[in-house]
This record gives sequence, C-alpha cells and structure tokens, in this order.
Amino acid sequence: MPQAEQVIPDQASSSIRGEISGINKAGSFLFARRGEILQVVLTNANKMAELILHHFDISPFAEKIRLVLGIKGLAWHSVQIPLIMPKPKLTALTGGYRKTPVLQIGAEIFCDTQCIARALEQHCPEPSLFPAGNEGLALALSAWSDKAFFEPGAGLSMGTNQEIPEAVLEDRKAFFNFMDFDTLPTSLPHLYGQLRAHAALVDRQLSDGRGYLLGDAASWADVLAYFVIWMSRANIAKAPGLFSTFASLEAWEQRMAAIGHGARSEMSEDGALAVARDAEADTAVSVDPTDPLGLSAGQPVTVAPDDYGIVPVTGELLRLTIDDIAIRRVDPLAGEVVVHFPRIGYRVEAA
Ligand SMILES: N[C@@H](CCC(=O)N[C@@H](CS)C(=O)NCC(=O)O)C(=O)O
Repeated sequence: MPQAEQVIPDQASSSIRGEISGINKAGSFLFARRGEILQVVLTNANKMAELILHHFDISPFAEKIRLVLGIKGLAWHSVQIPLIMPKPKLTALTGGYRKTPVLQIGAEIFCDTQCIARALEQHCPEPSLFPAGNEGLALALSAWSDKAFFEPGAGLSMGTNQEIPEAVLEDRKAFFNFMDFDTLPTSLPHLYGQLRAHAALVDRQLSDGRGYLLGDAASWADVLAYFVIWMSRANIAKAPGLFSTFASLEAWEQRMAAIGHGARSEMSEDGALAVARDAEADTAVSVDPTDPLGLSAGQPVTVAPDDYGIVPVTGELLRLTIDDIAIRRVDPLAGEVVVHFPRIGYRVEAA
C-alpha cells in the first residue's frame, strides 16, 4: 500500500501531535522515533483526506465548488474531465453519472453540487457554508438557482454563441432536455428578460449594503446566486449591459471573485483512479427504516437525477436518509467505491 511520509523535527510539540491525531481520525498511522527525528508515517490517511475535483474550467456548476474550496481555504487536486461524452474514466468512478463536477475523497465519490457542498462542510466545518442558522434556506435555494435562474442563462449561453463546436452542440442537445433548440433563436428576448429578473432579486437582497446574501459572510446562498452570473458574463455578450444597473450585485460579484479557489494542483484522471483503487471507503450502513421507499440496506438499486443527464447508476444500497443516498459498487478501473447523491432531485429504485 502506498505511503505518504512526513518528517517532523524532534521538538515537535504536543500541538503537532494534536494535528496528527486529527489525521488519525481519517485513517491509521504509525508513530516511530528515530534518533532526533520524529518520523510520522501515514498510511492512506493522508491520501483519503485528499480532495479531488473532477471538472472542467468553463463549467459553471464546477465554479460553485471551486468557490466553496476558496471560502474554506482548502487545498485540492484538479482533474480535468472531457467536456462531452464519453467520459470513461469519470464514469468508472461514478458508475455512469456524467454531470460536472464530481468530488472524490479516496474511494468516496460525491455527485451533484448539493451533495458536494455538504461533503465539504462535513470535511471542513469552518467557515460554514450555512451560517447563522440558515442551512435549510441556503439549501432550498438550489432549486431556485439550478433551475429558474440557471435555465435562461444556459439557454442564452447556447443560443447566442454561433461558434460552439458541433460536437458540443450535439452533446448538449441530447443532455439539456429542458431546452428547445428549435425555438431557442426566437426565445432569446424572453430569456434575457428572465435572466435579468432573477439577477434583480440578487441585487435587491444586497441593496441594504450587506456584504453577502445572508449577512456578513459568504455562504452557499451566495455561491448559488453567483455561479449563474459568472456563467452569463463568460458566455453572453450582452450580460454586462443586462446587469449594468445592478450596483449592489456588481460590488458583491467583485467580493465573490476575490474569494478565489483555494490551493489547486493538477492531477491526471489515471492518478485519481489509482487513489480510488488504493483507498477504502468507510461510509457506514444507514438506511432509514421509516423511509417512504421501503428499501433495505444491501439491496441492489438504481439512482438517477430526475431532471436531465438521466443515467441510472446501479449499486448496493448503503445509505438512504432524508438528505442523501449512497451506494456501493465495484468497478474494474476504480475498484470498490461508494457513490453519494443528494436525496433532493434523485430517484432511487429497486434494481
Ligand atoms: N444538478 C447538478 C447539475 C450539474 C450540471 O448540469 N453540470 C453541467 C456542467 S456545468 C454538465 O454536467 N454538463 C454536461 C457535462 O459536463 O457533461 C449539480 O448540481 O451538480
């Protein structure tokens, strides 16, 4: 089993040992003294704690998660995945889920930004994405931003750019089932109106001079609102004009952009698969006996998004709670992995 090795001087204080025992929570370690050197040999503990984001740079949903990594000041590995299908190395990890982004922590694979945000909050609780008791509200806003706000922005991104490569256009025609590509050209004025009206809500919420949507600190609500505006500015030539009367929104955008993306380093898709193969998933079995679906732990199930990009993933049910779903599956490239999904927006069925 590959090992990460860390050398700490002998004067290592108890505070360093405290940190080491923090690492121990994520796995096992071996403590050994060699002369003046305190040698700490970590097994997979370090590796399992590594955050690996599978994404591509122009992905707006991935921008949400890059921002979360920035808010929390985390170090992470960036794995660039293909923009369009096929994505054989990503789907080896996910079991077929193809959307962008996906977060990997060892052999634990988190699909969908809702699920990834929660996983990162658990991994690193401070600063919280859900401050001041607003967790329910912040999470509920996904339904607004991922659909009502995102869809006009996505329609305009596709409909106002003639230079999109044919292969990407064909992929997205099949993927974005909510978009009518035939009527897109005549729908553009409507979509501009929708996008502007939603952006106005963000501006209005900020107009009392607060720093961020829910108060003084950037939260998941800000991330949700920001990613559509980020996408619009990147793809829609008229976006600056459309948002130009929103002074509070523009000032907030600058604060959001200044947060950055944490500490990023590149990793290959093969490197990420090797991490998954070498790690052991440790998600505990937890299936809610009162769940309306009446499914049992260990039962073969399929999990699929209920909106677009609907590719069922098959595995053995490990977790089914009000908040999330996890299934265990074995893949020739990735080994045994546990794939996590949010409950909201995902359909689970007996396989
Ligand atoms: N509900 C998903 C939506 C993700 C999504 O639609 N991502 C876009 C990219 S920004 C996508 O998957 N596009 C097609 C692809 O990457 O293959 C989430 O929150 O993660």
